[in-house]
Amino acid sequence: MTEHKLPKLPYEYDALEPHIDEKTMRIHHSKHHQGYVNKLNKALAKHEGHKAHAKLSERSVQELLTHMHDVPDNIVDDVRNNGGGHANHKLFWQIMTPGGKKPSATFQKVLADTFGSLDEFKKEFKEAATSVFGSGWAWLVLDHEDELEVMTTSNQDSPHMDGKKPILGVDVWEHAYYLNVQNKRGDYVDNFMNVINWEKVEEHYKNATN
Ligand code: MN3
Repeated sequence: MTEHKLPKLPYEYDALEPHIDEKTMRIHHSKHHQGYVNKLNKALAKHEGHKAHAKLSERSVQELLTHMHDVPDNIVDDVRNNGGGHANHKLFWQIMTPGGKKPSATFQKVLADTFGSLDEFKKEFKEAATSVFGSGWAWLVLDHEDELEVMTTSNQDSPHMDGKKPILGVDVWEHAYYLNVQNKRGDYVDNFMNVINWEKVEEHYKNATN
């Protein structure tokens, strides 16, 4: 069995300050994300030794999510919530960087072709993020035709479960912002925009379209 592991952050916990605070990052990564990883491993371990499901524990989290129909009923909720939580946060840490990195001219053009402009994209993305009722995520994904699309998911559901490919996402669970901005989710989304690593987003875009 291959254990899923908490990825190391590509920067220090305080590196996204003042936009995202050190304490939030530390708890979010070392407690919340670690919790999803632990519970995913625990759920998959229940099936270790069952010949029919032997391959399940060899799969990457993305493969698990894109083939949810292969997951047995008695662990399907655990895999959905905790596999989703693991995959979502893995992407989230990667697409942020201290001070942010601007989109290239090429990728700005890609965004403009779909949304009108980078600013129009940001507006649509923020509207989606602030419209999520309760806990969830807002995403920039490639849909089934490899077209860019803004979408939201509830709880820890992953766009991979719908066969869509996330290239940028923002966590709008309260644990992602409450310590810093309390109920002001819109302020948090604005702060998030300042630390987006657009180079990484473009890399995901290229990989997903190849
Ligand atoms: Mn979270």
